[in-house]
Order: sequence, then structure tokens, then C-alpha cells
Amino acid sequence: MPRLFETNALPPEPDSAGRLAVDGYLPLPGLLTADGLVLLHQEAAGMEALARRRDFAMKCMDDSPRHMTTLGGQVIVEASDMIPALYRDPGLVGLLTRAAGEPVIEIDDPVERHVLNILHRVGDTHGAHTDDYPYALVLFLEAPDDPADGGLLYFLPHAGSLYDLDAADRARTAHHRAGDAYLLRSDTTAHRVTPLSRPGLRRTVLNFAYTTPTARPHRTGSATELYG
Ligand SMILES: O=C(O)CCC(=O)C(=O)O
Ligand SMILES: [Fe+2]
Repeated sequence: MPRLFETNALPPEPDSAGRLAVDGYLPLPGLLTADGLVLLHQEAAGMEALARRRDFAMKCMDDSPRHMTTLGGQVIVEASDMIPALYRDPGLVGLLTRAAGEPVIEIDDPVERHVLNILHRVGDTHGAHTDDYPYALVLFLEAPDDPADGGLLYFLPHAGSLYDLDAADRARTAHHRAGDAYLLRSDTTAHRVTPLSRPGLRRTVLNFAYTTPTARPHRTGSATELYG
């Protein structure tokens, strides 16, 4: 099996943990190897027929919109060996631990461990929320090349409420390409994905959720609504 990710991929700045603590976000550009991108993209494409279309407003997240196609970890584990193996790969978990500056560990939750999110229609968006677990590694398998086409991460670290995401002027956007990744302090960073602007665009990500030995995840009903 070829290497799926760059084991040495860490941001050039020495203090990634400090940056993550302040910004809530750490870009990991080019985390996937060329082989990794091809193989994971194929794996996701092969599972897409199992994925379900979701169009609703999420009550527990201020009625923010979900227009996307999703596949939960409980289905992925039956359909893929590669994705669950990557999720628990000690090299990947070690990289995340170095990046975060604290032990990053697997979660037990079979649904949220590893999910697939596909935006593929005009207006498709993953609306504002925080995650149930403290860390999210988001791996890009497809993304619009042009930031003007949408699919941007829009985020606000240390958010008091989801309302602040659009009200505060501290919110930032980030653009990613296929093969890129980012690590998010996802339980305290409010975040959403901006809508796709025109037909023919696709944005496909894997989201791997992790915790720490001391974190107390605040479980919401969001995963059941989106992946159940
Ligand atoms: O697609 C993204 O960039 C964010 C995904 C996300 O926030 C999630 O799955 O909880
Ligand atoms: Fe999220």
C-alpha cells in the first residue's frame, strides 16, 4: 500500500500548537500524497452510491442549513478498509498530536469517527455549527480551484455562540485544494462551509474526529441528524 499522507507534513511555523490555540485552525497543505489523493478519491467515489442526500435546517445549531450528501462512519466501516485504517494510523495520530501539542486520540463513536461530506449542487452548504469532539481533521478529496466558487471554510475561534460567526468581524475564511487538509479545534471554533456558486462544482471531504484524554465531549443530536 503506498503512503497516503506526508509523514513530515507539519506547517513551517515552529509553534503550530500555539497557532491552533489562538486561531482554532491549522492548515496542512498537501497533507495527502499524490497516491493518497487518488486512492482516497476512488474509495469515496465507490461509496457515493451509499451516501444520503440531506436538505434540512439543524435545530440544535440555530436552524443553520444543511444541503449536502453524507455518509456516516457506521456505513464507511462496512464499505472501506482504507479509511478506518487511515483514521487510526499511528503516524497520522502522531502528526496530529505534534500539531496540537497535546495527546490526540481516537473517539469510540462509530458514526462521527470518520464521515464523508459531499457538496455537489448549486447552493450546497454545510451550515454553521461546532462539533461534538475537540479536534477535526478535514481531508480534501475534491474542491473548487477558484475561491470565488465557494466551498470555503468560514470560521471563528473561541466563539461565544453561532450567531457570532456572522456578526463578529473576527471570522476568517480559508480556501483549500484537493490533497490539502486542516486541523480544527472544532468544539470551540464556530464554522461553516460557504455555498457552491455554480453547477458542475464538487467539494468532497473526509472529516476525522478526535478527542484528548481529558476532554469531555458535549454530545448533541447533530451527528444523528446528519449521518443517521
Ligand atoms: O467541510 C468542511 O470543511 C468542514 C466539515 C465539518 O465541519 C464537519 O464535518 O463537521
Ligand atoms: Fe464541523
